[in-house]
Amino acid sequence: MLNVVLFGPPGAGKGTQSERLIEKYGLVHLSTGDVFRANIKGETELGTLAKSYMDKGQLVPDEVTINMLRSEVLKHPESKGFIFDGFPRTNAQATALDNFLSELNTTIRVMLALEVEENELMQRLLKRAEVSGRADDANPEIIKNRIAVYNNETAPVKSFYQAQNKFVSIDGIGSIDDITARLFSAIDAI
Ligand code: B4P
Repeated sequence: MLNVVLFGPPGAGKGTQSERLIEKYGLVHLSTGDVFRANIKGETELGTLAKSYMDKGQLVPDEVTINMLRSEVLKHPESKGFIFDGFPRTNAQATALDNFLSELNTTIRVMLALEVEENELMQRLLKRAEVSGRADDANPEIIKNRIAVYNNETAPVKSFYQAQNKFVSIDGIGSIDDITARLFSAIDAI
């Protein structure tokens, strides 16, 4: 199985690039953000809980996120592999991911980390707010909080994969096509 973690700060292009990767490599796309948003739309209990954190730019608690992601993974035992978009975002999530992939006798092959500086992230998210209707994109203070949460809680997850020699840094600035080409070369090199 080809299991890839697509990593990066909010607005780095994880969702955008995931669409290209799943098409080329035939992977199952698991985006925790998308699953939360679908639950918010469906007005489920999980959606109500997730919304209370997401609207403030905070992470949804690990226990909830891990259980949800685990059940999504176990729905696809025959898959050629997964692209994890927006997960793991904490070291506890990374450890849990290794554990439940081992239930499927598989493991993460690579973490591809999109590197984008903060001004560019802010501009991209404010631009997306014009069309997305997402409360967490519309307010610069909430975006700043999301970036701070990324720096404090999520960026340390890089070390988890560096220690396993699975970390690859990707320049996330440039055209969407150029960044896709960088990601394809990184995957084809493993
Ligand atoms: P996510 O849904 O994961 O989303 P994201 O970080 O906002 O963005 P992404 O990087 O996917 O950006 P995109 O490609 O769309 O998270 C939302 C919230 O959900 C979190 O804040 C948290 O509350 C919660 N959550 C999710 N996962 C969680 C977890 N594991 N644990 C706890 N909580 C969790 O790109 C953004 C914009 O940039 C788009 O408009 C795109 O068109 C544009 N863009 C992309 N590439 C570009 C390029 N090269 N140049 C110019 N613009 C570009």
